[in-house]
Amino acid sequence: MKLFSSVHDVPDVKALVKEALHLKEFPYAFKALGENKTMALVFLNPSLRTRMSTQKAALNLGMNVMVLNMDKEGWALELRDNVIMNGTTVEHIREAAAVMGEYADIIGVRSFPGLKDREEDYSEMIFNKFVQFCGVPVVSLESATRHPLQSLADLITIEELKTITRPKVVLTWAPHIKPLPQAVPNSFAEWMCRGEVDFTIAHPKGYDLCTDFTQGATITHNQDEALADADFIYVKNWSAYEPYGQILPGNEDWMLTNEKLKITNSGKIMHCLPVRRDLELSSEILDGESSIVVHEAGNRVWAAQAVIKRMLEGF
Ligand code: SN0
Repeated sequence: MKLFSSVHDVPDVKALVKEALHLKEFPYAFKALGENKTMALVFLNPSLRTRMSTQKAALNLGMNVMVLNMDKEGWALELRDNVIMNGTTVEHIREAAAVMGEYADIIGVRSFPGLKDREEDYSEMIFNKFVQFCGVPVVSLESATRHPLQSLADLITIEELKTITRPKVVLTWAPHIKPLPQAVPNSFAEWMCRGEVDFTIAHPKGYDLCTDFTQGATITHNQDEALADADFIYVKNWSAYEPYGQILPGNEDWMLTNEKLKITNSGKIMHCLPVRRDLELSSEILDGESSIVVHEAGNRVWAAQAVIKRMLEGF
């Protein structure tokens, strides 16, 4: 594997999930694979889980790891071609990415969308430029439109904890005060559509995701209908795709409470984190029996380790 940016880079999703669960059982079985190999993790935006879990995954495989918080510690990057750099940007992505490729055998990149220009965000301009100019395999650590390591960890978690062969999985929109990217829900949707699950998306009117990611999903504006008999409930806010990056007024009643969960099949609650308590998700749920958010975050290590292992095997 030379690129991990979406589910489409994985020919055998089921095998990758199985491999991740095997690595969870035997974390150090492939310690020799990454010997004398270096992973660089480059962040253009904040991170807790992605940074720590991917670093741990690479260390488990025997790699050296370098982390660069580009947004805080790096030079301001110029992304556009054919501009005279007489403003605030100091270094062009063409040199920056190419130099990183000199130092690292695998690069992970995080870059959020601007949420202003939909065409630019959905063209994955920043992520694709890193891929183009660094010359080594690249793992997405969340890009403008997808968060594949999160979605792989989510599928691993569902596979691990499910009690029936084909569970009902629901992605439900949650309120927020800030416009958030569609990356996590887009990605979750396209991975669930490739998994062995019945998949429903519930959101208020006006929050339709781009249909490229939701083929095969049942979509409803009725949260109760979606929650009925659900085995896994994935809670996430996202801003509108059209009008792009906007928050629409109302919909505060979409926050999940224990009362709403009564109609589920003892549904387990998932969230990619960070989560804003009592705005996106109630404390009573986060502190209760049904929440598996911390377990889910723990599985980020095995998702990253399975992907990095596949890349190392390609050298
Ligand atoms: C990001 C998102 O894509 O929704 C990262 C999730 C892994 N979340 C946020 O930016 C939350 C910001 C906030 O202020 O709550």
